[in-house]
Amino acid sequence: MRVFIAGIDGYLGWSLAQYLSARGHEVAGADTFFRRAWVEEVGSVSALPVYSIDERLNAFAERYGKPLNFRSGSLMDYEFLAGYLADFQPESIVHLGEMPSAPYSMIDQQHAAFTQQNNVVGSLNLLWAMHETCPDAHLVKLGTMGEYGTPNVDIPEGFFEVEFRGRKDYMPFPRQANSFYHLTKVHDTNNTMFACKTWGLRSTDIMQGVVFGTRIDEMGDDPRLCSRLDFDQCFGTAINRFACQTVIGHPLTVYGKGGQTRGFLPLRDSMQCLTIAIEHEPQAGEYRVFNQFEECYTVEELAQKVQQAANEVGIDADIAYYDNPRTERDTHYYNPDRQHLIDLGYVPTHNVVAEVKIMLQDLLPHRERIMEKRDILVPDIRWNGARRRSELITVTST
Ligand code: USQ
Repeated sequence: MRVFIAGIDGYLGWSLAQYLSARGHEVAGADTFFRRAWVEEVGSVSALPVYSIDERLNAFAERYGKPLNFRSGSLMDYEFLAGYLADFQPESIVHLGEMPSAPYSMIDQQHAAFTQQNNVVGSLNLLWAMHETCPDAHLVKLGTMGEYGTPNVDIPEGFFEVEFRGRKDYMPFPRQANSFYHLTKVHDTNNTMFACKTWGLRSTDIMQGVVFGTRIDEMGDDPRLCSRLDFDQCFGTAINRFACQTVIGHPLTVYGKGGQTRGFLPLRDSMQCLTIAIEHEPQAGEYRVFNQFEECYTVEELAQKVQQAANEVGIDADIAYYDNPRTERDTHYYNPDRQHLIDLGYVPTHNVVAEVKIMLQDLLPHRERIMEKRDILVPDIRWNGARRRSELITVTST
């Protein structure tokens, strides 16, 4: 199948290009290298070195036996986007080309406005470009579990049956996102649903949980094919940060009481799920939602699992509780469904500790890179727009 990846140089995109190519799909993709610039802007680096795009493309051609069809450009440049899709004529489009960080979107007015414009207008451009150049293609759109927020009831996959004043309907489940970034995904959801209904496009909206992991097997040992792995307060997600903190002996930074519950999944499961969605396309005009995560944990449970993995490879890890820089509930009900992908064959890897042990082995050779940036590990971006470093409340040792 011909698959186009928007955001092919990123954490998920670079991995997916390889996962799909290894399965015989023909992959093309675009990127404007924003992720590299954002991480630099927040004063950090990827823990695993990221090679230049030319070095990546050379390694890709050597490993997979054919060059990757790549063009440098942005979804905000409509002529570029529509021209590329018209040339490549994808059967599937995976949209990973958005600014993915909640804290980055909360820095100040400019970062909030940039995030909303880049994500919402970029996605709108993609819908228009599909409508005008490849209306039969299937859009696999990366949403987020964070669209739903943390309601005090179970979370279905996108839609639920409602009875109100004696009448019933099947309606979108309420979205209660908790950052200007997460809200962009809600706006995308509405635009995508509307485009399917109005133009007959087909789309799978992926409500993905928090992803972690340093590798997929397809990458082998060539460092040029390796994934990036961020650990700063904006682009490092919880487990990735905890793993990097572990290898330099920094206590694991749990925000608040650590009772925040989220769905998590390893990078390799994210690849498996996205591929299942690509290979099982919906009908023309159909808009469907998959909740995509392996298992739900509290942040504190995750820190304990990372601590256990660390102990098993001979490293001590303390857990530190900091005052929460985010405005979010840290004790709440959380019970989302995730049946659609299971029904299509998703087999969860289901072992956080084993995956974290692989991460620690991958990260240990690069501990100096992380050590150089240890001053940025404690967060200071607050949800009220102020900058104040979180205070340490308490520490628990191994
Ligand atoms: N957290 C800590 N300590 C840390 C980092 C995070 O306690 O050092 C807590 C946060 O307060 C939050 C939870 O861990 O309650 C998850 O935070 P995160 O930074 O790992 O993830 P989040 O901001 O929710 O965003 C990430 C990705 C985003 C994706 C989302 C899926 O950056 O692109 O949409 O995960 S979800 O969380 O399901 O909405």
